[in-house]
Amino acid sequence: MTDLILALDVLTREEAIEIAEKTAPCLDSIKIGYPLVLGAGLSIAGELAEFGLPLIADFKVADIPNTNRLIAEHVFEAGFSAIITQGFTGSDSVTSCVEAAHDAGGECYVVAEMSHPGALEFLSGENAEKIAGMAVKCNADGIIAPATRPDRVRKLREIIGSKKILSPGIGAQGGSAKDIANMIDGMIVGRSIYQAEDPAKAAREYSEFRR
Ligand code: NUP
Repeated sequence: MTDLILALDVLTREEAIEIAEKTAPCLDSIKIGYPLVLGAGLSIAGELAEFGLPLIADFKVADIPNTNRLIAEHVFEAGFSAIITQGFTGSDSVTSCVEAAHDAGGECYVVAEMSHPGALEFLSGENAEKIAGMAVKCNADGIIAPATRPDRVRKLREIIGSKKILSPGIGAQGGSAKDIANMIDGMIVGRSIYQAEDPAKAAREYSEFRR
């Protein structure tokens, strides 16, 4: 299964609800993060949950274990089904997020390698591979890996086996849904859907790459 995940990085409650209404029938889940939560408040999670789709909290949590756990607990209380954490903080911080997620019946995904060009400066290559291996050991549900670099997704897949790969970078960042869809479990698409002239049509077109 390759899901279509909308990265809903709009800035207001009104825009978020409008785009979600238009696109929800073609989506498998919605991912929100700082842009929308800082603009609309955490209660937006409860409102979006009413569309009946799982909600992913992209806060790229990157703190000490205790703080990670406190953040994760808030996230699941607010109605999210999954949380994204950074992996470079190390196994104790990641384990804390994974445990908080699983205690709440949710999932935790670990950023292994990011999709933008600057990601190559510090945390790609061997370090990304180490993070992916650590995510497996920490019992995470999967990793985040870049749709902008299919060769890297292939390499990280060798490390994580059947754990899930959610992949951002499709569309606006140059990644191709067609090239990546059969290698991953979730296509994360933001601007190419929510900034499209017809978001419903754009979501429908991306949903055709679901496997
Ligand atoms: O490596 C990453 N790249 C990335 O773009 C990890 C992420 N979580 N993201 C997020 O995916 C980013 O913050 C945004 O919410 C979404 C991609 O959006 P877009 O480039 O499709 O608009």
